[in-house]
Formats: sequence, structure tokens, C-alpha cells
Amino acid sequence: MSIERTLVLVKPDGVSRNLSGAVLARIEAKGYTLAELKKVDATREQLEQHYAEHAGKPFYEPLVEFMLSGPVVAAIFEGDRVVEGFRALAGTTDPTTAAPGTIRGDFGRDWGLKVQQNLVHGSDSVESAEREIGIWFA
Ligand code: RTP
Ligand code: MG
Repeated sequence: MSIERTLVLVKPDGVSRNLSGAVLARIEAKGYTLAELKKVDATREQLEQHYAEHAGKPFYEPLVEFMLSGPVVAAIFEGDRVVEGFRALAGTTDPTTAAPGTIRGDFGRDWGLKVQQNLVHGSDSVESAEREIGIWFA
């Protein structure tokens, strides 16, 4: 067993489409435990820390603007290998091609929406998770 924590964000598209509960329910149904939960208006400073690895990329500024466009739901989930497990549940980055059965594959829309509107964020490693939890649950 490797009990981990991961940081999940329901992005502004998921919140505005009233899918926060559906997303959280799927994570709980897989067996992960909700440890912390809040709805938050992100600040630019938070997002610049959160997405520091992407600074300078072409999609960085549109991504930050999108994440500022409405509230997000931030959660900490706990469980055995939850970092890897949640990313599998979320699906690949682009909802158009994310596998059916995943959150992005099932709830994503593809009529002209951008890749950033992919419903959820999940930490990509245990180290990232601890760093990101510090940003969102200081
Ligand atoms: P996340 O960090 O949100 O869990 O997603 P991810 O690992 O699957 O994707 P990542 O490469 O870390 O990118 C972070 C977020 O940036 C947006 N993105 N847009 N080409 C593009 O327009 C593009 N590529 C990435 C997505 O919102 C992605 O989740
Ligand atoms: Mg990522």
C-alpha cells in the first residue's frame, strides 16, 4: 500500500456546468477519500505558482485567464496510489480524444472549446501534490 494525497481542481468549466458534484462522486466511487473541499476564486498569484512549470508556453496566459474566469472547486483526496489513479480517472489532457469512461472523455465537449477547458486538474506526482496542496490549502 502507498497512501498518498492529491490535489484535484474542478476547473471553471466544470463548476459553471454544474458538474462539480458529479466529478467528486466519481472520485469517491472509485474509493478515494475526500479530505478537504472548498469553492474558491483563484488569484493570479496562486495560478502563477500552480502553473509555474508552464510559464512561457503559448497556452500559459490563456490558461491562467481561463482559470480566473470563474470559481474552481479545490479538493484533497487520499488513497492508495491516488496520484496515478486520479490521473487515469481524469483521462488524457484533450477531452476530444480522452477515453470514454474517464471524466474528460465522458464530460468533455469538443465543439470549438479549447484544450484548457478539460474539467479537472490532478497533481502529476506525489511531490507536485504536496507543493500544490500548499498553494490551495495554505
Ligand atoms: P492538469 O495539469 O490540468 O491536470 O492537466 P495535464 O497534466 O493533463 O496537462 P498539462 O500538460 O499539465 O497542461 C496543464 C493544462 O494546460 C491546458 N493546456 N492547454 N495546447 C494547449 O492549448 C494546452 N495544453 C495544455 C490544459 O487545461 C491542461 O490541463
Ligand atoms: Mg499537468
